[in-house]
Amino acid sequence: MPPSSRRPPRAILGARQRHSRRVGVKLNTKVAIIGAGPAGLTLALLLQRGGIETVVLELRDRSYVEARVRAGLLEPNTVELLHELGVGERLARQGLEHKGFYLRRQGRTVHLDLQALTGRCTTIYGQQEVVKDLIAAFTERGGTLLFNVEEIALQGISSERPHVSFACEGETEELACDFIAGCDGFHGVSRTAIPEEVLTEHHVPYPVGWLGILAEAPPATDELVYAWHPHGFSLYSMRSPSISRLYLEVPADENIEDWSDERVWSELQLRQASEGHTVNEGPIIEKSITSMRSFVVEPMQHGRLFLAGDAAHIVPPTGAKGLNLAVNDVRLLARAFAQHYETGSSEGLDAYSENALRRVWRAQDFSDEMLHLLHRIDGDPYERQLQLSRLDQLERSESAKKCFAENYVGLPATPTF
Ligand code: FAS
Ligand code: PHB
Repeated sequence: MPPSSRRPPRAILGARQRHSRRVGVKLNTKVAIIGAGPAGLTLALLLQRGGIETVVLELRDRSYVEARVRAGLLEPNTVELLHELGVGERLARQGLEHKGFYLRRQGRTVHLDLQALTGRCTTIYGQQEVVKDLIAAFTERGGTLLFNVEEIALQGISSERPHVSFACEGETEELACDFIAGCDGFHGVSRTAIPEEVLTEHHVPYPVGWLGILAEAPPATDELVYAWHPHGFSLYSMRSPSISRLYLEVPADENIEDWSDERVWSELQLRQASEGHTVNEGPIIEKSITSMRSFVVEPMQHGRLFLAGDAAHIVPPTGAKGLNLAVNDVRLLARAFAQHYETGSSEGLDAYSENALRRVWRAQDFSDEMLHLLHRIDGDPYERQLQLSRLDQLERSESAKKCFAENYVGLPATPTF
C-alpha cells in the first residue's frame, strides 16, 4: 500500500464502509483504537483475529510512524505473541537473539547468561520494524487504519455507546463504538478524557537523559554492554550486524548541539573501555536526547475507555520495558474484550487495570533499580560505592543474578499477568 497521502486510499474508504455502516454522519464499530503504535496495532491484530471489528485512528502519516526510532529490545513474551499473530516472519529472519548481556565497570566485564538463568532469551529488533510488520498485516487482512487523523475528541466514555469525533481529509466524522482503547502514548488525548479526580498519577522525573545514536558501524560486541563509569552510564546496543545503537547518560537539560560526533565517540570509547574492547565507529545517522521519567496513572480504565501502553505508563528505557509493557497490556485487554463479546461477562474488563498494573509496577521497580545501579546522576560518592557493591554482588551471587535476569527477560505471561 503506498505511503499515506492526505487522501486515504480507496481501500481504506472501502474498508471503512465495510467495517462501519455509515448512518448519516456516524460511523460505527465495536472498538475504536486511538493510536497506531505498538499498543494500538497489536490490539487491532488481536481483535481482528477474534473477529471483533475495530477502527484505528492515527494522528501522523504512515511514513512518520514507520520511521520513528525508539525501542529495540523485545522480551520473549513479546516475540511469542508476534509469532502467534503471524507477524514474526521478518523478526525471525532479521531479529538478533541474545542469550545474555554484559555488565561492565572499571574495565571489568561480567556476562549474565539469561538462558542459563531463566531458560529464555531476548531479541534485538527495532520498534519501527515491529510497527511496519503490524501495519502491513493489519491492513492486508482488511483492517481499517486511518492516518493523518486530527482533532480527535472522546465523548460519552461513561455511557453505553461512547463515540470519537475526528477530522480526516477535512471531513468531520463521528465514530460510535462499544469501547475505546486509548493507545495514543504519553502525549495523546485519551488519558485527558478521564476526569482528573478519578485518576491517581505517579510521576518521577529523573535529572538525567539518554543521548542516543544510530550509527552505520558493525557492533564490536555480540551482546549488549551496560557500562558503569565515573563519567556516567553508557549502553552498547545494536539494530543489525551493520547498525549500532549506543546511549550515553547526560544531564536532563543537556543540549544536543554541544555534542559533536567526535565528542560522542570519544566519550563512548572512554565509558565502554575494557581490555581488548573498543567501540566500532561509523557515520552517525540519528542522534537525539531522551528525557527520563517514570509515570503511572491508576486506574487504567474509566467507563468504556481503556488505556494501554505509554498512554498509562512510562518507564525509563534502562530496562527496555516500554514496548514490552504496551504489548502485555493489550494482550490482557484483548482477552477481556473477547470474553465480553463471547460470553457477555465483564469480569476480565473489570480486572484489566489491576492485572495490567501488576506487571507495570514490576517493570517500574526494575527499570528504576537499573537506573540507580548504573547511572551517575549527581555523582554522590557514597551512592557510587553502593552501586559498585551491587555490581560486585551481581558478579558473585547466583541468586542475585537469577532475580536480575528474571526481571530483565520478563516473567512468563499468564491470563492475569
Ligand atoms: P507510542 O507512543 O509508540 O504510540 C502512540 C501512537 O499514538 C503514536 O503513533 C502517535 O503518533 C499516536 N498519537 C498520539 N496522539 C494521538 C492523537 N491525539 N490521536 C491519534 N493518534 C495519536 N521500550 C522497550 O520496550 N525497549 C526499548 O529498548 C526501548 N527503548 C526506547 C528508547 C527510546 C529512545 C524511547 C523514547 C523509548 C524507548 N522505549 C523502549 C519505550 C517505547 O518504545 C514505548 O514504550 C512504546 O513506544 C510504547 O508504545 P505505545 O504505547 O503504542 O505508544
Ligand atoms: C535499545 O536497543 O534501544 C535498548 C536496548 C536495551 C535497553 C534499552 C534500549 O535496556
